[in-house]
Amino acid sequence: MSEAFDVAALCDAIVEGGNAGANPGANPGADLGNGPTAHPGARQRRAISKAITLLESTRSEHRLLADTLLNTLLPRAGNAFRLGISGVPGVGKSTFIEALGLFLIAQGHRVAVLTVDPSSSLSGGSILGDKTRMEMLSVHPSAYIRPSPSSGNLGGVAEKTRESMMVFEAAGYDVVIVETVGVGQSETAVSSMTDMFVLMQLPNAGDELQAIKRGVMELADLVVVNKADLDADAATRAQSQILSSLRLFGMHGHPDRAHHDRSIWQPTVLQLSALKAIGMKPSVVAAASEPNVAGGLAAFWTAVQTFRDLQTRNGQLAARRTQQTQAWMWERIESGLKSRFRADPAVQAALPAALEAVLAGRLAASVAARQLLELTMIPIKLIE
Ligand SMILES: Nc1nc2c(ncn2[C@@H]2O[C@H](COP(=O)(O)OP(=O)(O)OP(=O)(O)O)[C@@H](O)[C@H]2O)c(=O)[nH]1
Ligand SMILES: [Mg+2]
Repeated sequence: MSEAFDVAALCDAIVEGGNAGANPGANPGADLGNGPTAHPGARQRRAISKAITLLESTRSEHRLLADTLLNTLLPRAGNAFRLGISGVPGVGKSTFIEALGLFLIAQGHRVAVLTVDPSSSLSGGSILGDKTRMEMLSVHPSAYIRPSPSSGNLGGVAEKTRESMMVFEAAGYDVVIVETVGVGQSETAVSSMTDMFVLMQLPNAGDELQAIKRGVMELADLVVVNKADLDADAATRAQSQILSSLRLFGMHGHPDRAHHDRSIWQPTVLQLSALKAIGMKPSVVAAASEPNVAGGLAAFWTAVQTFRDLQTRNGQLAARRTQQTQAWMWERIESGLKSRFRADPAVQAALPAALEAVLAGRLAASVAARQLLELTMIPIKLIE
């Protein structure tokens, strides 16, 4: 039997919780991990969870309700700072998010953590988003950790993540962190839904740079060398090597990323120990100077704030969001057209013969494509 969704009530519970000051972490002096069990946000949490279940449902009648939900929440969304975090498996992303999340909550923020892990649809289990690795954050009333949607290709997973992000923003979460593993295209997907993209690296760069894919490096607004506690010298070496390669990429790379070169934003590489920073009080972090422990976390958040302020003032942030929104819409249109095309009975009937003719060399691939497209509901006008 299908679950019943009262969209209006859901939206009320989501938005009310966000507006009613139901922010148990709003006290900057609050003790970490010490939230009351029956906190005022419990109703909101249930509504968020239900809203996300609705968004992730594949039933067509749910999609209509989900669209209503999104449209209702839209005017309330968009107010969070969206931080993307990527890095190879085991680099310490979850540990870092735990440390950062607790640090931010202690300063009155509300933190949502989402993960993008397209591999989970293959393996049936998420390699990311393991809540047990964010033990304190996952039970904190000011945090909400949402694992990756477990079905769909990368585009589908990314779409659900973006939609969930809107729910959290409408609910008043002001920092949204999206974690993704650095193996493939998911970095691009996450950088295209966040305001700032952070790449985490290990300190064992050695003499040669570790496998840093240039394309991914160009996406990074900030690089963090984690596990600096293991080998401080190696971390410092990695930091300077990565910084020089960032500068190189910035100067000779992508025109789109050219703002890296200007005074607007400098390539920044930090080192820290996520493990050691967990649970440190903000006052301790702020006073810490050694870069490889808590001082690194303080430097990180300062860099994020500097980036946000600069990019807000110079309009880059707004431009980035505009561009992301447009790209998102087009990506969804293209993906929708493709599935409609494949599902079209006329196409399905004609496809095998067309493919056979192409492979046998009797028909040019472009001609076959055009003929198949002509079979679909949208008439294709030949261009010139
Ligand atoms: N020494 C040290 N160990 C760390 C640090 N950060 C994380 N670790 C350890 O590294 C291991 C992996 O950390 P995770 O936070 O799970 O790494 P991850 O990048 O989220 O991993 P995946 O989600 O599997 O991609 C754990 O055993 C952590 O305790 C650090 O700063 N120093
Ligand atoms: Mg992880």
